Amino acid sequence: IEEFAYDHPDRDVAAFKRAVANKLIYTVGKDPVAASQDDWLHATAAAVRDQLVERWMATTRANYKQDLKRVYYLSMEFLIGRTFTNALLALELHATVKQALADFGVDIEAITEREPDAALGNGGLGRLAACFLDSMATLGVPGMGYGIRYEYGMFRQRIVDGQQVETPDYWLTRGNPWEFQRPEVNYRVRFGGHVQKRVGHDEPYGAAHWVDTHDVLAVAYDTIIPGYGTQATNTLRLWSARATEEIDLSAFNRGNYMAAVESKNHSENVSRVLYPDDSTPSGRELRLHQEYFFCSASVQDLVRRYLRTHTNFDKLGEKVSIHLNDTHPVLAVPELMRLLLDEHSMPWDAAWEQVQKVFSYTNHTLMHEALETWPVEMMGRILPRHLQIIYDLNARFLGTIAQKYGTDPELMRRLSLVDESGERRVRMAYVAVLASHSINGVSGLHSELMKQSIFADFNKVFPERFNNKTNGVTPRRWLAQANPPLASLLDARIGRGWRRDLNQLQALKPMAAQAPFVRAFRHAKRENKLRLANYIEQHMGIVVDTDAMFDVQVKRMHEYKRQLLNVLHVITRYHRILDEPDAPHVPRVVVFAGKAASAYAMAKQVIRLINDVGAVINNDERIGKLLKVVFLPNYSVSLAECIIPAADLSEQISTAGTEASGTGNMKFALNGALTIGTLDGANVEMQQNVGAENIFIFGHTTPEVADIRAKGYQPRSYYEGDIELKRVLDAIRDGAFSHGETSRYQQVFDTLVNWGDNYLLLADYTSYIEMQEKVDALYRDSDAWTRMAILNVAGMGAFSSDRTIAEYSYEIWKTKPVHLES
Ligand code: DL6
Repeated sequence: IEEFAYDHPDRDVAAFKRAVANKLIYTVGKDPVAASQDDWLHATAAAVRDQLVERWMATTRANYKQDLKRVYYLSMEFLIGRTFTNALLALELHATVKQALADFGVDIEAITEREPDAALGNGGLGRLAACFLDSMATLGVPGMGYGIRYEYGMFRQRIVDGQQVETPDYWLTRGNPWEFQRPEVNYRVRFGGHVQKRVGHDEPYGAAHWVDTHDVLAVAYDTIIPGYGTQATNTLRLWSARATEEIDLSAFNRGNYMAAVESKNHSENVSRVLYPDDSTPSGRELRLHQEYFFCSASVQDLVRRYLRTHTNFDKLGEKVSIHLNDTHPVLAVPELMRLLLDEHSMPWDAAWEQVQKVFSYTNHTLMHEALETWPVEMMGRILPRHLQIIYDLNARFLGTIAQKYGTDPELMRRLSLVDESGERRVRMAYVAVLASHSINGVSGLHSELMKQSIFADFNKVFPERFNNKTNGVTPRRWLAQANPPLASLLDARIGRGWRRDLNQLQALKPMAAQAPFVRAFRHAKRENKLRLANYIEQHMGIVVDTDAMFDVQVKRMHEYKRQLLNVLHVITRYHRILDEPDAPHVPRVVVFAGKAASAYAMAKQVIRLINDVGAVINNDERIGKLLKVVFLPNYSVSLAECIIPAADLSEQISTAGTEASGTGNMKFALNGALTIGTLDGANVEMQQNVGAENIFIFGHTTPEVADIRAKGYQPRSYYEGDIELKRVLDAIRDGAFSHGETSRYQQVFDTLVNWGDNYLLLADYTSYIEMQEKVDALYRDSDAWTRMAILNVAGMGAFSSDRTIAEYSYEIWKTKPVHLES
């Protein structure tokens, strides 16, 4: 069955052909006989975009007319991936476009592959923001995303001699047909300078002048975000940095060409690269510039929009929600205060009252190193007025605390927005908590831990602010678009409604007992496995058996996610096959993909180890088809769309208590993979929804992990106490996978055995291996396996980002959906 066979009946292939031909000739400027695939992609994208523009304008008009509260989702990252197929899906135009292009002799698949990913994010947090945009539009939430239009997105990862090499991702080389530049929408963003008290304003928290600044212009670029099954569309507005002055002509005329452009380049560097390397002081400074740059532009923009229909700020909190996606946009808080105080002369109390109604904040991690703080010295130099506002906020806040709880210096120290324990630093998460009427975590477990750990004191002061909103993923991209074989099967058996109401998947439950459905489901999985097997062969030259279990772990490389534990299992398997070549081993293809932060040495070592282990195992003739290890370079949204539907087994094996939620876990189960995982993040809720008998849970729980640590964890005792584990670790240490450089993995060994094994791999090893044996046993019974996979899909209704956004909308933002005439 052809997935996109369904198009609205009023679609007209001939009309679309004319539209594409016009775009090709008059917009792209190419003769059809000479057009390249990129030209066709641009022409087709432009024709498709035209159809979105009408909806877009209608939505904007309706938002104004209905005077709806708007949500501004501020995020440093939007990991969008490709837009073309997604737009066709939203418009139900795929079959029409495919036919129109085929009539020109153009293959839609081929041009789809030419579109670069918009990789404006690192991982889960950025992809969640992209899923949320899709759901906000689909639910008609009057919302807008604000972020940065990085010229270079997430780096491209190449694997050279088994090691990660980063190269720039210049995704805009061929232009971006989806964006509209808005040169007239630009704001001055100021840095540096100093603060003067305004004459006549002597009160301690009053308005001030911020003077002698170095300024950068933020210019808007808008991308249309279509809703699915609705006319509603939203906007993602990304800011690009421009110098306020063009080149220094006098320097140029003196022949000093470098100096002439230096200041311009310096200003425009602000939006050049996603997440500059923060292992250097200058990288960190650039990041602070980036954060303030997009916060200031966004807040100026939304205030201007509000003032189009209001004469004062009394209704700001009623008409505007600003959502902080993690702490990166927290500078929006002092920026809004600054605008209200300094530019609109509001009294402090009135301004702060509105600010608290406006802001809400999501925390995405409990990891100490990911909780942002900025040195007071740096902030004072770059954003002196904002530091002053934060100090004022802090003084007032600690004053109220003293009134309520008495002067307890220890409590004050813990609650202070400024950490005074070493170099003084501003705690951005605390600023977010103080300013926000709602603070949420991203899974039930994480939200509880957040209240008990990083925000324990704040939870006592503001218990009503804390809540949970378990993450979700958009079923449009992650099922309809990524998995045409399964989507078609679902359409045929339960109808098409699951795209907008994922709970309809429950209707699959009884079908798990129907042999023809089980066969059809397995057939769909097989098609996806074939597609991935072809990809692996073409890109890696490795031939894999599609009957083997595809065992997949794809995500950012990080010690807490424990790709290394997976490697320990792979080597255990390798040894077992060598020891008992005639035993009935279940064949597996173990697939890894993921990027390591460029300065994260241990994560890079793990990538290298995976590649080295793969090189040994894949070339060992004694192993044959029984085990293959594949590391797919350059993990991205589009690669995920190819990998995830093909997985049989999904590895979600982080140490309990470390993964805030995970969203890959949801995508895999939704596509019919079984999960092997710990009771961490959203795995806990997945277990509740698919049934404990349909998921492979292993390992220590969060309280057990805490207990082991409290008692003084001794990884060496696990190493010495388990012969099989010892053999695996010794093989790593002694160079079995080091291609002659014996000490290559000494540090990996030491990290686990001698240096504390921070993430308890060794403590969880035995239960992981035992659970993998159960996985093998089930895979031998392919009907039982498939039935369980069907029950997983059936139980995933709750993990749609539509559910998550509906909760944000009703419980946090209190927005009403836009009403559009159809
Ligand atoms: O909430 C989205 C996503 C979660 O699913 C992941 O569990 C979590 O690690 C990620 N958090 C971040 C923040 N920084 N760090 N680390 O990316 O958010």
